[in-house]
Amino acid sequence: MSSQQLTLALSKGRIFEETLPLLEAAGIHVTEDPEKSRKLILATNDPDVRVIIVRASDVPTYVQYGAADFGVAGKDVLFEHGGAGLYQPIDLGIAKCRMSVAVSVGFDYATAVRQGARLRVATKYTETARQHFASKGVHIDLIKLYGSMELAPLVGLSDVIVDLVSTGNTLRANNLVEVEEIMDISSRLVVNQAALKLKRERLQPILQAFERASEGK
Ligand code: PRT
Ligand code: MG
Repeated sequence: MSSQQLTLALSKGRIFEETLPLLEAAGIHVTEDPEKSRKLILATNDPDVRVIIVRASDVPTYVQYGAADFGVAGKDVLFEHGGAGLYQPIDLGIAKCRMSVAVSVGFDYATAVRQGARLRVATKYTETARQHFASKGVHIDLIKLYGSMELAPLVGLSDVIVDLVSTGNTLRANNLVEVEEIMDISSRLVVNQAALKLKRERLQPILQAFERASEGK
């Protein structure tokens, strides 16, 4: 294994799929399909480049500690992680969606906020929710969930949820409405700060190819 070996951290699903064309632009072809194989380390046509498959929310952690030299993660995930030890050179413009506040149809969010009501907020994105409601001067009780946030208001666990919205189909199917957009989300390339210096020669052409391929997205 050469000292210029590169490890790229990706999550399965939309991030893997939308990163593939960027890798192709850099001349890198992943030779195995993570949806078919159970392998967590995937080879590429370049013997010095490998891809590791991790949970979306774990990508920044692998890159921060140098277990991966670089990775692709959503702004939602990076905001919750905080970005320590990461260099974030490129917004790739992939896996786009938005972070929003949603409530049950019939819940009068505007009035609750205006009257200074204390809101129960269920979310996986506790840091994002904390900062958003603090900036509005709204007091909240945070309820941490790990998935299926849409259920929380329907069964009385919370008044509102903070979640990602893309088409809005999931909200509609569950009788929820978006009442506030918190931020636009897309995925960024993240690079380990030490790797950026030590493996610059190997990384630079890949970063440039990613940048070119994601221009205008
Ligand atoms: O699934 P897992 O628990 O392993 O992790 P994850 O959900 O974080 O991973 P994944 O692969 O689903 O998402 C990876 C990244 O894709 C996220 O971190 C976002 O930056 C980005 N992304 C883009 C999305 C969406 N669009 C999206 N629509 N992530 C999740 N969703 C979900 C959303 O949470 C909601 O449940 O899709 C549902 C809403 O979609 P619509 O189209 O019905 O509005
Ligand atoms: Mg998911």
